[in-house]
Amino acid sequence: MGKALDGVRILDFTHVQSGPTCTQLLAWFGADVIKVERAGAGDITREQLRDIPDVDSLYFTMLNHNKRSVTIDTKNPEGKLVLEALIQKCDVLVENFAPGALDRMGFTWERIQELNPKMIVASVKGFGPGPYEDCKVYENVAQCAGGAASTTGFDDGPPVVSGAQIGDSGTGLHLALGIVTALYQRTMTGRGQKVLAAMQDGVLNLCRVKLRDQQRLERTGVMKEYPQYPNGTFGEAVPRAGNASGGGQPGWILKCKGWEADPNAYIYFITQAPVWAKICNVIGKEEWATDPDYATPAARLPRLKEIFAEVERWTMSKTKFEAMEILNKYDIPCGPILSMKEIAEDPSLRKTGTIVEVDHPTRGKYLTVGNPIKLSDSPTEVTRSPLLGEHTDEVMAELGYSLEQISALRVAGAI
Ligand code: CAO
Repeated sequence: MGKALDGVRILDFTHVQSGPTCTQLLAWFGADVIKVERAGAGDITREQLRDIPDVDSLYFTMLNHNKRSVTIDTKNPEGKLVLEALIQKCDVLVENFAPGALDRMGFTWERIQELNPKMIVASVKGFGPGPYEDCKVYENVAQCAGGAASTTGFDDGPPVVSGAQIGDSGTGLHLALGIVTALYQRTMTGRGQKVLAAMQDGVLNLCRVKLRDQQRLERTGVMKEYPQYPNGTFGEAVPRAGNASGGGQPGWILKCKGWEADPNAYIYFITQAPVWAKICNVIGKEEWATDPDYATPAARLPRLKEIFAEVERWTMSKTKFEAMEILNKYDIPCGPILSMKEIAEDPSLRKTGTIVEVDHPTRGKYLTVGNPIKLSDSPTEVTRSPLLGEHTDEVMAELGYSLEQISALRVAGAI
């Protein structure tokens, strides 16, 4: 079966996490992704957080599946010529260097356009134009500058960053959408264009509901679904909301049986309005279904702490999986707090290809997260990440270089 992006060639000039997650997705959709790395060293993540000496780290292997790797010294004059040949052959150049690095290498937008007017140049940067545009940025900086950290955590504690890599992988996802959109527009205009996904913007996009709440707060001074209501105080900015649900369906994380020993024996429980009567039955508080102090969503808002304490008395008598089974029978929205160990062992995630076991020539078998986006006509087969420079000769030959030329360029240190 063909793949959605068959025939699309990507010059993958990305490193670390944000850019590689983008090009990995494109590779899973069928694009030929050629990762250009520095000879001898490669993407810095190859050696970061290593668990096996001298073997590509899981950090690298899990972000660079289905790609080819070529090593080119793009600061070497002859290496620059190889990169030019690649630019002429590819449809998209994706990069996430520090601001200005591509220009300093001599590959400005104008120069790339001269070489290939159809080229789409896609970049991740920390910030868009403005006071911070020259700053280098990593995941947690983006979470802080994009509004996530100030709105995550508990009111009596400091800002907290999330384990979800919304700055890096989240921005990679935004960039991938920008790239396929630009490819689509190119089919009509015949022109390439620049695509920019700034990490601050990507995080803020994911924190959209918090900017909504900022304006609600400014207008009304209070947000009734936040745990600060009714006894706490609201300041000028959206406060940290603990584990409260974002929308009008109040929820909280509650202890389950075994919580004393298991840090993940918890369940997320939502007091969804349409199933309120069923919730009351399940937890043995049938009278709350008709009591005017509890019967309506508005009446419940000032009593959420008390309500969740009562629900927790029930959840603590069940394991999170027993609670799930009972609550799901009644269509009560809830979710177990799954540990990474439980997720890694989950048979249904293996079956759908969301968790995949991959074999690697130097590391052996390891688990990875497969393509979370499933296309019915473009199935994903996850293949291992490339060794450093594994495909240099193959790609050079495709660019038209002879064996002698390849050897000479190697001797010159260009590849
Ligand atoms: N041959 C020769 N030189 C190469 C090369 C190659 N194949 N590939 C890269 N280089 C050079 C670049 O030209 C650049 O050199 P100059 O600084 O002289 O211009 C240098 O290597 C790469 O630099 P960098 O500044 O991007 O790398 P860094 O490790 O110092 O910074 C990072 C890393 C991520 C902070 C920075 O790249 C950045 O801010 N990127 C944009 C935001 C981003 O994607 N952040 C997410 C990172 S994941 O958490």
